[in-house]
Amino acid sequence: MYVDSDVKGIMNGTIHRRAREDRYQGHDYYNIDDLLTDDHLMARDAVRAWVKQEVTPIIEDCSEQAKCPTHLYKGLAEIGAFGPSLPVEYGGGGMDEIAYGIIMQELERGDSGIRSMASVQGSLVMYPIYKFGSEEQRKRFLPKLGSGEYIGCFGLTEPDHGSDPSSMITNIKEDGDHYILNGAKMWITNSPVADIAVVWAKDEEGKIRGLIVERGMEGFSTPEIHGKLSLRASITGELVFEDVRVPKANVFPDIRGLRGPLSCLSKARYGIAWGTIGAALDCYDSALRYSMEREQFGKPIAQFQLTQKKLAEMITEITKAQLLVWRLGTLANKGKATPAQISMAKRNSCEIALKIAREARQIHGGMGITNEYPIMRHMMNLETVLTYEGTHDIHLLITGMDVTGLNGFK
Ligand code: TGC
Ligand code: FAD
Repeated sequence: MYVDSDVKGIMNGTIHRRAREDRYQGHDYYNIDDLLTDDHLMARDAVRAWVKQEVTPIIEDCSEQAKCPTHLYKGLAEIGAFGPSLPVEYGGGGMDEIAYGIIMQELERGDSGIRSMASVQGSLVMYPIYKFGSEEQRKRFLPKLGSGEYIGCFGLTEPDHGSDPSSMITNIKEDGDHYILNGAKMWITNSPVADIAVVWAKDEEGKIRGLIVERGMEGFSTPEIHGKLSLRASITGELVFEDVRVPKANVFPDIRGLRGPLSCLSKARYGIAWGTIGAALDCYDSALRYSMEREQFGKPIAQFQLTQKKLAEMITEITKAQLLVWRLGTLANKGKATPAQISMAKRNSCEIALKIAREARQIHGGMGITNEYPIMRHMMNLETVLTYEGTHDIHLLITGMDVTGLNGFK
């Protein structure tokens, strides 16, 4: 695992740990907890406690300094954040899809970048190896990914092909018992620190194939992308392939076409649909508390009708989104959640979370723009979440196509 010196600094305490007290409490206006099992509630409480202990004390500094806390990988593995709904024998948590969603929600309550670490590792790296990999690939990579010993990344997007991955130009050509890989991937979460990359490339017939590229393979490099003003606690980079010789044993044997990467995206988008509600809950929680404590004109600002309108609308949207993802989770548990239903939930949760972050910022007045409160960090993060895993408009078009039967993309 790659750990840079500043992250070591956070680990050994030489980088300042912000003393912000984390007074977060969950909010459950419609008693949705009644719909959850004891296992769900235990998972939620464990992840919430972990976030308070491990994430809150360092996240503002990580975000400010654009440092990814890679030391958290081991802890994320211990709390079961990598592939919660994958089988235990393949490095997962053996839980259901609702537990997976709840875990993502608690992580994103801490920071979208921390949830991203778990989404990529579990849904975009472990899931495709589990679903499409050979038994040998599963045995070789999944235990190390599940335990956080290996960090993985997922390469679909290219510099010139984002929303339209079917036009990708990254390609593989057969050469004996190897494939020769050429091309480049862009905007890849974790690439600079990853041990392995699940990469999607076209074969000589133009069919999209999936393969596992390992750090150290000649011609493979992972330059970091700098200057991000969003998701700053997450590290992002490129994947560059210059005649990389990838053994055939590293190629997924049977999957062909865009269905491969898109089914991984369905898994991850489902997690985001739950996760972003966590960011919304943190903003609401902070705004509610601040409005009760902050006085102007001799009263708590929570007493003014305009503040109450903001708070009432926030909890209404959170509650609607909570019910939507819970229902989506019950469908997913039966294997009946459609990609279009997942798109609707991802889009809705991102939209309400971003709106809530903006309203919460207003309630905090000037303090809302500082890093004493988590609001601006969530707001900036959510701009990325609105775009990755399919942009806001792409998900709208997926719903549009589903209800009309007409393709609005092309
Ligand atoms: P289209 O012809 O519609 O579909 C091709 C094949 O794929 C199937 N399919 C799906 N399968 C599973 N899950 C889904 N969500 C699926 N969507 C489609 C489809 O049935 C078909 O199968 P088959 O067997 O008939 O071939 O493909 P299209 O080229 O028209 O594209 C459709 C479109 C635009 C919706 C799709 O390309 C898309 O979703 N674009 C957005 C790209 C995207 O989301 N990129 C994300 C990159 S990864 C990322 O952002 C990670 S962020 C990580 C972090 O959390 O930090
Ligand atoms: P474009 O596709 O160029 O879109 C630009 C604009 O055009 C958008 O508003 C879009 O909605 C609109 N648009 C495009 N097509 C249409 C259409 N048909 N109709 C209407 N509007 C349209 N990718 C990975 O593969 N792996 C990762 O780990 C990963 N991590 C990421 C991390 C971060 C921080 C970010 C920012 C991105 C990440 N991505 C990753 C890439 C992400 O998935 C893409 O940014 C996203 O899919 C959009 O692609 P694009 O940026 O090329 O935008």
